[in-house]
Amino acid sequence: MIKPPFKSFKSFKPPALSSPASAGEDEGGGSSSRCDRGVQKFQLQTRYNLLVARYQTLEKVSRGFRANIPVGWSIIGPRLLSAPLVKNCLEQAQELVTDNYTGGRKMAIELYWGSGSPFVWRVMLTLEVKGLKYESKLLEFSKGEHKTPAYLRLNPRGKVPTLKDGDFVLYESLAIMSYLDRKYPEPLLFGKTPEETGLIWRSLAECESYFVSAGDKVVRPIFFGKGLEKVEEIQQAAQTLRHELKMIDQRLAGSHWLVGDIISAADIGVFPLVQLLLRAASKEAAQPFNLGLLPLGETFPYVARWVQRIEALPNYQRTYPPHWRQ
Ligand SMILES: N[C@@H](CCC(=O)N[C@@H](CS)C(=O)NCC(=O)O)C(=O)O
Repeated sequence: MIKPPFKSFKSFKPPALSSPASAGEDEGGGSSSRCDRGVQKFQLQTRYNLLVARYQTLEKVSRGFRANIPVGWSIIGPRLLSAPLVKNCLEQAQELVTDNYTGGRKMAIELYWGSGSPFVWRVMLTLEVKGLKYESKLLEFSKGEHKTPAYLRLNPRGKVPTLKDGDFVLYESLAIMSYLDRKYPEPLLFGKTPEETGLIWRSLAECESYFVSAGDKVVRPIFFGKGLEKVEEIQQAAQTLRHELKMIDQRLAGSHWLVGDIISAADIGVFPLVQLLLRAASKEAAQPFNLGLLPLGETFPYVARWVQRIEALPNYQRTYPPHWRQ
C-alpha cells in the first residue's frame, strides 16, 4: 500500500524561479557553462514543479481516502478497505507517485500523428507537460495512411494531429490543446487569470494569422525544392517572419515565457513553428534566399534562450520528430 508523504509534503517548498531580471546573469553573457547551468537549474525546477503538482493531487486523493475511514473503523475497516471507492483512490494515488499519470482514465488517449508536423508537436508537448500517457498512432504520409477511409472517419480533413480520448475524437491542434487543458488542468496552460488567458490567445492567434502561412511559404520550397523560381515570394515571407520573431524576441527580453511566469499554451503553440523554420533555415537549400534568421543567438538572442529552455523540459526528447534525428 502506498504511504503518501504527508509530512514531507508539508515541508515541501519548491525554490522560486529566478526572476527575469536575473535571467540574463544566469544564461547570458555568451558563456556556455553559465548557459548550461541555467538550463540545468530550469530542468530541476520543472521537475520540482511537476512533483509538487502531483503531491498536491495526491494529498487531495488521500484526504478523500481518509474521509472514508469513519469512526467505526475497527469494525468495518477491513471491509471498507476493499470498497471500490477506496480501491479507486489507491489506484489513483499509485498512478500519481509512479510515472503513469492518466488523470484517472481507464482508457488511454490515442494520438494520430506524423513525424515533423509542428501541429502534432504542439499536442505532444501539451501531453508531456501535463504528464499524460498516450498511445502513439504514427501515420506514414508517404503511404497515404492519413487519407484512408478509416482515418478520414476520425478526421475528414485527412490531416494530423487527431486525438481520441475514450469516445471523444478531436482534430485541430489548438482545439486539442484547449480540450486537454480543460479536462486535465494540471498544470494550467491557458492562464490562471482572464488577462493571462487573453494574452495567451493573442499569441496563438498572431501565430496562426501571420507566422503559419509565412512559415509555410519559406519552409516548403526548402524541403521540397522548387524554391528558385519563387525567390521574391520567399524573401517577402522571410521578412514577415523576421518581423514576427522580433516581436517575440522583445516579449521574451523581459520574461522567461511568452505569457506569465510559467510555460503556457502560448509557448507550446509557437515553439514548434519556430523550430521548423530554424531547421529549414539551416539547410543548404536555404542559402540562396538570405533568410536573415541565423545564427539565432545573434539575430534573436531571447528567442534563442527560450528555445533552449523548452528543449530542456523533461521528456522534450520524446516529442522530437523521429525523422529529424536521421
Ligand atoms: N490547422 C491544423 C493543421 C494541420 C496540418 O496542416 N497538418 C499537416 C501536417 S503539418 C497535415 O496533416 N498535412 C497532410 C495533408 O494535408 O494531406 C492543426 O492545427 O491541426
